[in-house]
Amino acid sequence: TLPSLAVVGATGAVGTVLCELLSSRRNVWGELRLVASRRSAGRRCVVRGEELTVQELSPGVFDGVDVAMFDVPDEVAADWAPIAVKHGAVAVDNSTAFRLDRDVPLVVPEINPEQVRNRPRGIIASANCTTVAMIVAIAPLHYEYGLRELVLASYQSVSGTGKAGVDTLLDQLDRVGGDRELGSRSGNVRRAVGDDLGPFPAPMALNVVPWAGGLRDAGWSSEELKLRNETRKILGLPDLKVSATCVRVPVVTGHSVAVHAVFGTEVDAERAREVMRNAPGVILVDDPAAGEFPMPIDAVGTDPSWVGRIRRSLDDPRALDFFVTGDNLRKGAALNTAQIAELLAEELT
Ligand code: 2RA
Repeated sequence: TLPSLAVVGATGAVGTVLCELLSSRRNVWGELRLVASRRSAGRRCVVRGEELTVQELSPGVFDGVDVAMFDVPDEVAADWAPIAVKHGAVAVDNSTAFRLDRDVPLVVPEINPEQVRNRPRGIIASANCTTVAMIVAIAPLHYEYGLRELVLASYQSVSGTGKAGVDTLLDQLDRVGGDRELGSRSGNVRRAVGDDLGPFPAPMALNVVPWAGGLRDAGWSSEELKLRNETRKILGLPDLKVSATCVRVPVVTGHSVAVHAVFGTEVDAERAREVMRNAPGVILVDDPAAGEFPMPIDAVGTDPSWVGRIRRSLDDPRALDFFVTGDNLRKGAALNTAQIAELLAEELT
């Protein structure tokens, strides 16, 4: 019989995409259980053509479950993934709770699928959406040239903060729509948007906000530290130099990263394009003369990281600059956890 799967957080922004993926990917699962908080329990969702009732999160929902995927806030995952394990499931967690735990592998299947078997706690972590978009492109370049340093600037969409972020941006766009004066005076957009900023520290409409996540030591944001620490762990480069500036932009879905990557040997832009053409999970979109760039409006709803604007640095023959965009809810979250779970399904079948 095929292994059974529980999806915890099935009604959230990522969970919704996960349910779509389960309906469209090769079916490797037997029984499927959708699980959510009390607020969403009782809702009905169609997955694989089957109508399922969402069950409330409780220890009993894990009885007889082989794999439990978690797309829930950090504190919920921290409490409940170990409970799922106690009930006999392997937990695949998309939160930050376990990513840096030494006894929890941090997996991006295009890069380190073998790590799935190395899970002393019975938990496997899926990487942060911004890290995933960037790392599927940087890993093959690292194998080619030997990565030494990354300088990153992200352009992150509002759906990274969940459905509340999307509603906030769309409501704000309604408020500012049509006013041609708004952008030209300090304070105008703030006044038009009003006090309800949703999950953001500043208006998102007609703006960019150089902030994502929580405040950490010395002025760094949690999102910037995730990019650094997760990249180091996934690539197995504990001393890699990484400096990131994470920025929220008025895009609904699709996180982008401008990458300056310094390598141990001289690079060649045409060779780097060739490496990207052959890289799993990457699509090369790099023809500025034809107006073809990687952009979130095109990448949304697709699986790969879109890579383009590949250039060799003018001042350092060992450095490449490029731009990458990926669907943060899909490969950045739901798809990566689904791929990890599918590796487990293969092992358990
Ligand atoms: C964001 N990285 O985009 C987050 C979501 N996990 O805010």
